[in-house]
Amino acid sequence: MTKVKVECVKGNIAAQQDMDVVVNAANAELLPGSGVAGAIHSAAGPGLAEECRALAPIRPGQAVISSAHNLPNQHVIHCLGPVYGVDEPSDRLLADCFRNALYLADQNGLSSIAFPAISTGVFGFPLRDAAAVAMKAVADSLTELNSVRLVRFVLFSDQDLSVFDEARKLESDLSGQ
Ligand code: AR6
Repeated sequence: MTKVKVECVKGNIAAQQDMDVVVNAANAELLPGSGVAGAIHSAAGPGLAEECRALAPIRPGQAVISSAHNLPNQHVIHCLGPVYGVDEPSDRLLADCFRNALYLADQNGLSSIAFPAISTGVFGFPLRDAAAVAMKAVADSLTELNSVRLVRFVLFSDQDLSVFDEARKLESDLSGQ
């Protein structure tokens, strides 16, 4: 199996200087919004929304890739997470986001990818459940990855960080790291 490091840090997804690609918790139209989408679009500049027009709309679970414009990365991967209680089955659609983003990064020859806690803000997915889904999706994808070597989860608070790190430790393929 390829050696992939999975880590959780506290921080801002729009300020991950050392990562090849950052993931946006997008809306279907790939427009600037609040939370992660707001931070990513304001750091990237208006060129990002312009480029995204041709890629929208996207479905829950889907991932699409764009350039990163003024962000300190090579690319942005935009994922539409499920709205909790509306887009069903929400666990599968959330897992699809992580799997599809990882494959897209890998297909593009990228070696490091940073994820936010997709769907856990405006879209209302309970944090603990989302963390378990995210870690299982990453663990299930490890054997398929050829170029991705570092997967980072960027959480906005100490509390969110500890929930995600606990979920990482509970996933046996990720716990020894
Ligand atoms: N860096 C890292 N994490 C962040 C940041 C940041 N800069 N800002 C917020 N978070 P959300 P969603 C955390 O709402 O639930 C948007 O308006 C936040 O605390 O950004 O997928 C879009 O346009 C939460 O835990 O994404 C969509 O319409 C997590 O990131 C919709 O919201 C995700 O919060 C997407 O909702």
